[in-house]
Parts: sequence; C-alpha cells; structure tokens
Amino acid sequence: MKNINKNIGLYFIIDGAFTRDFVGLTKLAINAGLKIIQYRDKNVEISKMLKNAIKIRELTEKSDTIFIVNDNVEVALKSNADGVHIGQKDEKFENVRKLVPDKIIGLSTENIEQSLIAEKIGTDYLGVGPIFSTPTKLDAASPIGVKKLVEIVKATTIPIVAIGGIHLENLENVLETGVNGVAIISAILATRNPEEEVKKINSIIKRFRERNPL
Ligand code: TZP
Ligand code: MG
Repeated sequence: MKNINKNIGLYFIIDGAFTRDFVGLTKLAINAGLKIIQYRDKNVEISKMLKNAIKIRELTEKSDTIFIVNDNVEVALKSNADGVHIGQKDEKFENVRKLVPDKIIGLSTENIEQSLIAEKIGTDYLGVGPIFSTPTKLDAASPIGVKKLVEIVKATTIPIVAIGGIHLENLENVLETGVNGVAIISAILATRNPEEEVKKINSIIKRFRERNPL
C-alpha cells in the first residue's frame, strides 16, 4: 500500500460530473508525476463507479500515484484503491477505519474544530474548504478564505489539502498558507486542455517549493 506524505502538491480530482475520460486523465496524472488522484462520481450507481475505479486502479497500481476513491468505502475496497475520502456527513470515521484498516483515509473539514477532531481520531489527511466559492460543489459550506486556512494549518500536524475554487491566479496565495497540497477540479477539467493546466499548476507549485521547501 502506498503511503501519503507531506509533499502532496496537486491533488487532482477526476470528477465524473466534468468528464468520462477516466483512463485518459489517469494516464495524464501519472505522466505528470502527480502524487495523488481522487475519483469522484456523485451521480452514478455503485456498479458503474466500481468499474471506473477498477480501471483507474489498474493504471495507478504500478505507478507512484496514490489512488483515492471519494465517498464510497465499498468501491475503495473492491477496487483495491489506496484510500478513501469521506465527508462530515458520510459514514463515521471510526467505522470506516474498521472497514479499511490499511488504507489512507482523508476527511473533509470546514473549520478548525472539525480539523482538530479529525486529527485526534487518526485521519491520515484533511481536505479543508471550500477556500473560495465554487460552483462545483453546490452544497458546500461558505468559503473560509486563506486566513482561516492558515489557522487550521498552524493548529494541526497532519497533511492538509486545500480545496474549493482554487485556480492558476490564486494558487500561490493558497500555497503561502503552508498547506501540503491543493485539490483542484474545474480549473483543470472545465478547460480545453487539462494537460496544459496540470503542467502550469505543477510548475507554479515547483517554483513555490524551490523557494519554500517543506
Ligand atoms: N469540496 C469542497 S469544495 C469542492 C469539494 C469537492 C469542489 C472543488 O472543486 P473546484 O472546481 O476545484 O472548485
Ligand atoms: Mg463525500
């Protein structure tokens, strides 16, 4: 099983609401050297999700790219993914840990209280946000902004991935908060050339890390 570390960089979420080219985008992610990808697919039945997850697993298996399934523990288990990402309203963390004792478990948090609890119960990483407003997740809480994100980064020690409305123009401001990674959907998938966008994002992160080593 692959382990998560603090050097996350771009955490690319391949969201079925934006694309059905899971194979092409997974290959793109692996070729770009991404540390983590997540498969998110809110509007399909479990059997379809499992089929796609298995394809993504096949491609990521022999790579260094960690593969996380959003929301669904069963799909994560059956596809042999490296981990699962759950939200505050999903299955309780303790139950998920029992089901997947050896997998990476990420938890979404929106504030400092939730983040401290998540760290205490043994979450492997946090997805904190939304940082900025985003049309991608309509039921998301209000944006917390970078100041609150800094507070959460300072108060916790586990890896943090910022999420929500992050794009090329605000990426550096988000990195400056001290987060380990940035989760991005629409700023990659709602563009004409996702490969170009991934390259641009990667080069901004690389330049930032050269000046601000972990
Ligand atoms: N959780 C909080 S905001 C969000 C999720 C899944 C959506 C992020 O998508 P985008 O397009 O990068 O803003
Ligand atoms: Mg969820």
